[in-house]
Amino acid sequence: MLSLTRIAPLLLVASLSIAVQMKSFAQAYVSNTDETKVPSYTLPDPLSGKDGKKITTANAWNSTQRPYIYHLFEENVYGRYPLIKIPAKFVVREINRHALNNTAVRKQVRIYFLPDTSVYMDLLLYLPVAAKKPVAVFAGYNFSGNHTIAPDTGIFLSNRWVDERSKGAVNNRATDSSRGSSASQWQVNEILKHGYGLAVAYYGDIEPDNPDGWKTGIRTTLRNALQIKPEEWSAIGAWAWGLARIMDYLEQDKEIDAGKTAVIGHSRLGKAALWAGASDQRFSIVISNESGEGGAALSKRWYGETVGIINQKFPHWFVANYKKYADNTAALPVDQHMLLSLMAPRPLYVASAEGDQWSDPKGEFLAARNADPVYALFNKKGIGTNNMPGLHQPAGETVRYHIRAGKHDVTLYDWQQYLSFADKYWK
Ligand code: GTR
Repeated sequence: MLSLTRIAPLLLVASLSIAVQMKSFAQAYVSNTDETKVPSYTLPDPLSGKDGKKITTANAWNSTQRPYIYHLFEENVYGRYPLIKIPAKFVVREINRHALNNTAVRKQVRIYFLPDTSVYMDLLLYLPVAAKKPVAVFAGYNFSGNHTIAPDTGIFLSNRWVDERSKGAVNNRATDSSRGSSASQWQVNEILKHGYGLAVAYYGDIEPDNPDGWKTGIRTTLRNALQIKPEEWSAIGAWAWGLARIMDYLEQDKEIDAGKTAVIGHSRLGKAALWAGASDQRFSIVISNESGEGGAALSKRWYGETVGIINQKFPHWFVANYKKYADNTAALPVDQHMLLSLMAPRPLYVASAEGDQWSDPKGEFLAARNADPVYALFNKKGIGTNNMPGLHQPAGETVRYHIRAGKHDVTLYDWQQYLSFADKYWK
């Protein structure tokens, strides 16, 4: 029999290891929203080369460091980005030059990814009716179908799978009652008034947002055409790829100045917009609206959503490798400031909301701030300060940040900032 003196050290070792396990469990899967409890963490230096040498020029960034960091994100976070070009076909299903009370041209285009198949994405465009020359556009995804972005009965109703929590959804299908349900998140009139267009698609056309979505989405239907296995990439990877296909369309529409295209996304679609902006430099402005964990927020900072939580809840969003870091973000070779760095030298806007602590506003600010050294290589000023701005006080130049009052959403205030940011570069 073991005497007490002999088992005491064993008990001590056992309780210590339970404590260690509990600590890592807490760090990975429990959310923290107490700033005083954020442990210290170390961010990798985006300018530290693969060989440990410091990157000091824009040339070196573009030729070696950028591809190196991009590849780390492919490997560890979003998966491989397919580079094979497939012969997409654009079919204009409708043009109405008197839409929205004669203020807009409405175009509805079906982008077929394979000739004569059911693999397609439906694009909705609104362009200012009075435009005298090709217009700059904002491009992005909506959550529940194109018909939700404006109360316009002319928009074709999506017949795809939609999340049952989408307004007006019955048996995971959209109904007429969901028309215009996300209009406040798009502010079409404001966009048109600035002389810009809007190009949107429903992200579910690319992959339904659920763990089995890949089975009917493009990761399966295009696996041969793109020569990539479903598990080699992720839902966010697929959505990002779809945004680039919108860009393909924009480039050949003569009413559009595709050299002036901003990719924008909210929340999970902000994560997709960031990966799209990193993967395809044709997007000349990148906008992240409360993209949070796996988007603009730092992962190594224990605040709000965590790598563990997001992978558990949304296993399809990221590549399998990412799950390895659920318990150990310190081992992640990247953090999200490096993703933001991949936008350099293009204008980047990162926005947070005070009522959206889940997205970790401060972590989003810090990621934007820590992209500054890469923008500096291009002689561009980024955020330029370590002090997080107060509510409704946008800060920064080529990298700009704001935090507004209110909940997780896209509001008129957010759009006003994005539009004046775009004015600065486009007008
Ligand atoms: C949440 C998720 C976030 C964010 C959000 C959204 O459930 O935890 O990462 O993406 O959904 O997309 O609205």
